[in-house]
Amino acid sequence: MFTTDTKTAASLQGFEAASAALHGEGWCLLPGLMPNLHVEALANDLNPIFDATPFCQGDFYGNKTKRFGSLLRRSAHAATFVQHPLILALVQEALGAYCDTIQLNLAQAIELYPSAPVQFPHRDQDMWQGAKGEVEYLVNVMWPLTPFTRSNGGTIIYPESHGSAALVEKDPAGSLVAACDPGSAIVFLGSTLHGAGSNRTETTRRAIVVSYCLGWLKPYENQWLAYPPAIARSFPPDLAALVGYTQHRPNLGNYEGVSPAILLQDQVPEHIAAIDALRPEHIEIVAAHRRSQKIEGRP
Ligand SMILES: O=C(O)CCC(=O)C(=O)O
Ligand SMILES: [Fe+2]
Repeated sequence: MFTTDTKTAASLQGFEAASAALHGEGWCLLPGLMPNLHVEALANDLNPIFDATPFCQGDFYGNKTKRFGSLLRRSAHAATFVQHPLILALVQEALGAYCDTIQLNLAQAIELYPSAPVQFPHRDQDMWQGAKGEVEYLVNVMWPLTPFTRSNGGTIIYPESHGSAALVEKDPAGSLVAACDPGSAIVFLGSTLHGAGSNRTETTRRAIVVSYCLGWLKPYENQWLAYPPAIARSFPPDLAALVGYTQHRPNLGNYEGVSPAILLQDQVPEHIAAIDALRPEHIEIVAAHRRSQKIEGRP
């Protein structure tokens, strides 16, 4: 755990300590990462949406909770959270070894009402069926919009439950409440056991969760539907890429054989030449095959 300067540039100085905690304990708390100005602006935009949103159904989401996604089109301030440089640097470091590009997995607002019970402790990586224990699939960031306390349902984290510890059947004994104030970021790996606490107060607990995953996975929230071209056209290119307007080599997520970013242009050609977007090892294998065909005199 450590404290960062609220200035973005300075906050990158906290990278080493944050990274050490994230990989050593499976999570880290970054107090005061986001200036109050931004937290309040986001909270103001989301207030009427919380009011208008019906309660969730089902025991995982919880009947005493409200949730809504698509935060990048709900508030112009959401991008400041989604693209926080220190967070993106931590995500890149955690996931970069397993993919070409990271992508936004989910940007969702969560409200816990009084008497919301404790959430089922879970690992968010279990939404995907691949092998676990070595590859990290996602990084989660909870940004509280109200204080998080033990009594109002602050997120419960099981330190050191990540990585290969996720393969152990029995849940770890030790847990803690990530108590903190708005402006803080609670960052944890997809392999880290966690869940919302129970709200035993008279007021609601609000937060947004922003998660990032490997660029070749199916994201939890359908990003292309949350941000169709008409919406994503107004995003800066790096944000558009984060929500899926890019290809993951080889050729994944293409539109007519090119990057779907073509759909964000003013004019989209009706007929488009498909262009390989391969990783270096694919280029080499394909070129070697072509050379061998030539040697054998095949067309
Ligand atoms: O609300 C929280 O504190 C955690 C929520 C969560 O982990 C989830 O919904 O996957
Ligand atoms: Fe979760």
